[in-house]
Amino acid sequence: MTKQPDQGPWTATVATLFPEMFPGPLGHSLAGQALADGLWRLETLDIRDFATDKHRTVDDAPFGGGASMVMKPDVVASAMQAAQAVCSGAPAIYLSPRGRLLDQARVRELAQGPGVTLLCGRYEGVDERAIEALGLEELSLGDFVLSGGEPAALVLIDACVRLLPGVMGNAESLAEESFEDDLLEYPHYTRPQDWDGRTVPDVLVSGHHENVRAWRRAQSEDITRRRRPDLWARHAARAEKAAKPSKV
Ligand code: 4GT
Repeated sequence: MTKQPDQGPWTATVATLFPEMFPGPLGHSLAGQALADGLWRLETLDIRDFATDKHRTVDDAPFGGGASMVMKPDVVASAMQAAQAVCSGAPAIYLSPRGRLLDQARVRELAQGPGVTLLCGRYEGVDERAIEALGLEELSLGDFVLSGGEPAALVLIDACVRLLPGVMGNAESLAEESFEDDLLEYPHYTRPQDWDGRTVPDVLVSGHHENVRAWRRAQSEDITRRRRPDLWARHAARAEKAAKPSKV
């Protein structure tokens, strides 16, 4: 879905037990300046505000037993319904290690839409019925476990915000960066040209732009082939398709 005009800036709405963690590190980067400039909007909802008992309970023991606690479906659903009302049409996402792996293609789609509505889990996570009932998209940052979904939400927001028009300023560097063509980045160098006997590759100081371009491309391909055979396979398949389009 593409962003509708006159619906305000791209909006990240976050349901969390720790709203004070936002914008956190994002406030100290390009994203923070862009937030201050009104290029995007951040709304947090404290899940505890949606508890219904006098102790403001948000979690309970798991059916079937277990050491940790589970976030209550009724409380989470109320919080997420309120969160989803903030920015209509923004996909509702639960950040969890069980989710589909987040990649740059999904980041690009999310950045082009109206925003994201994010649910951050704590403890053992959220009652499965809330995930089902709300139709949440589950996304993971990788095969590792965090103590809460908040750092993952900050990562997802950073990845999206830097793609918003006007945030990075330099469309050229965006087009050249990692994953744009399923390739990793070539190596970068700056002054001094000789640092403790480690010199910069000659081609980069030659002033020969076409040779620089070809060297960088070859480096990207080499490093992708060696480090990420999975990405390389996708890149190669794409490159082949582009070379001989199907006759359908
Ligand atoms: C890992 C990831 C994530 C967690 C990841 C629910 C309670 C999930 C703690 C949370 N761990 N969230 N998004 N790899 N932990 O993306």
